Amino acid sequence: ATPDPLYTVDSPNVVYTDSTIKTKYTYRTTSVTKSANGPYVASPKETVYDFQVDRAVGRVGMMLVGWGGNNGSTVTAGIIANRRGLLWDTREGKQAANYYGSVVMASTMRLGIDSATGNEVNLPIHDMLPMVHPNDLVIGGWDINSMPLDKAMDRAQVLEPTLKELVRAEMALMKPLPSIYYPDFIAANQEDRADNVLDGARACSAHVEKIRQDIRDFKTKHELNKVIVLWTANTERFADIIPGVNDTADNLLKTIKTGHEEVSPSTVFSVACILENAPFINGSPQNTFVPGVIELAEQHRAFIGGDDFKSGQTKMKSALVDFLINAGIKLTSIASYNHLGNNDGKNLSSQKQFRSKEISKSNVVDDMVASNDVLYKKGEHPDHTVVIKYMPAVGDNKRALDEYYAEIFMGGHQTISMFNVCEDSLLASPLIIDLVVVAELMTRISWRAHVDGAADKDYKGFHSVLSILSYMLKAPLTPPGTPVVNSLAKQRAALTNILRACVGLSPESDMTLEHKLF
Ligand code: NAI
Ligand code: DG6
Repeated sequence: ATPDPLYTVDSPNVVYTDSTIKTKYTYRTTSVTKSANGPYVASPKETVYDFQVDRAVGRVGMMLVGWGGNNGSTVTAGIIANRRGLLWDTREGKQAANYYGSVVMASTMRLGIDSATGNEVNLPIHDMLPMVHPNDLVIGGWDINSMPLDKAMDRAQVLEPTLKELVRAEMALMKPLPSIYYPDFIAANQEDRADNVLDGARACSAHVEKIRQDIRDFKTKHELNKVIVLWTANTERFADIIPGVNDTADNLLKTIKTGHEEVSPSTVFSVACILENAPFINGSPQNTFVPGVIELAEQHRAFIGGDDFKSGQTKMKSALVDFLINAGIKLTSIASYNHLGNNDGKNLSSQKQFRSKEISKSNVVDDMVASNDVLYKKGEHPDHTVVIKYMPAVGDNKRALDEYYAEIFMGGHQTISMFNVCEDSLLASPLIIDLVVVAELMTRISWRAHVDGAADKDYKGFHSVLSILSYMLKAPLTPPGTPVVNSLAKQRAALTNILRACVGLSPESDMTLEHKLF
């Protein structure tokens, strides 16, 4: 049953029915033109949209590719612990399950101003619209390694032994489905894990069908309304984009039939999900979404999102660089070092897989630099280096060291050094939850535009590429031809303001004029 909302909107533009929330919303932007030698001309622009949110969430499945990995086993144990309201002993005392690190579950957004006190009223993001509760997710997935989830969480060395004992029996029943293994795509040092693989060296077509069947079976077995699939398996090498091979949907589908060597396992998963209309999210950096996949998703109006969880170092980077450049400080270099000792680190010690991660970690400042032509000439860019080293001893406790070097007033310099230590999987797991919860929500939101005062006949969904997920991702995929936004603050504002739009509330401007005017 859908729980009663924590608030309702009182507006002639918002209509609640048992099954939907319908909203008429005016989207206001500023259109800018420039004549040959004249100044810019900024013109306010308004577009009227109707939004419709289906209120019934239904039963939702989350299928993880790489379920037996550090992230997969950690997020599974975490959800079980929350679902059962577990409490366990640690050397610091009792610890209760929580969803810290999940922007949806553990952060709040402003609903408005209390009319009696003038104070802000804030609500958990999860309560802004009907969303699946992570405790209700039915979890399953695939792994090329056969280890059941209880042993996988031991191997991960992330969770406290006392917590593990409380979830062990349930985790022992969870066994990953066999998966697709094309050895060329992940590091050679992963070979000894591959004991749970689908037959057929490059039987891509059969593999697409098998994954589709797995999704259908999972849905039937657990009586689910929908399944969201998320790749949290090893980082793959980039696939070459080859005209005639993976550049269009048709070519990709033909290529899958021939088992071409540039079709990666993650691309096979994405195609299977698109054909099954299951949203597919890529939590790793490789170019799973070759142009043919994006076109296929658009053709099927299926949802995809990626790439690469933005957990620690990059999240700090997309906040700090935004701050520096918006403060008028000229960032001139970033040196980012990481060392970690988990299996992700082991896989990334191989050059081609490291290269995928280097690319996704490096592009995160581009738009912020490009937005400020006072500090940067056209084409000018801060130096930026990314180093990752495998250091088995530190396990999942990744170390990230960053030095930001900047030019300040009158030729002065500012150096900011950061040393970030944390369990990588405990940062990534809540992101998996956020990605799944928001992706599921997007399957229930539709819109139509008003043209010349009349609404279009039909409602349709958002674009297949879910750029609304950018806050959780290092290298956000956006609809073809649209800009990438890396600023963490802007990414969060996009998310929260779209939620507000769906209930007919204007974006938060933070002007607080009511407190500033006489
Ligand atoms: P992990 O190495 O512990 O887990 C990956 C799992 O994927 C392994 O169990 C492996 O057997 C499995 N696997 C490999 N290829 C597969 C395939 N084709 N099909 C099914 N399973 C397959 O890695 P971890 O730490 O869980 O990270 C997972 C991914 O998330 C990595 O690509 C990592 O780079 C990425 N990531 C992790 C972040 C973090 O903070 N932990 C942040 C950003 C990205
Ligand atoms: C070392 O950088 C390993 C990686 O998998 C990262 O831990 C992961 O991509 C998280 O990176 P970040 O920059 O979001 O902390």
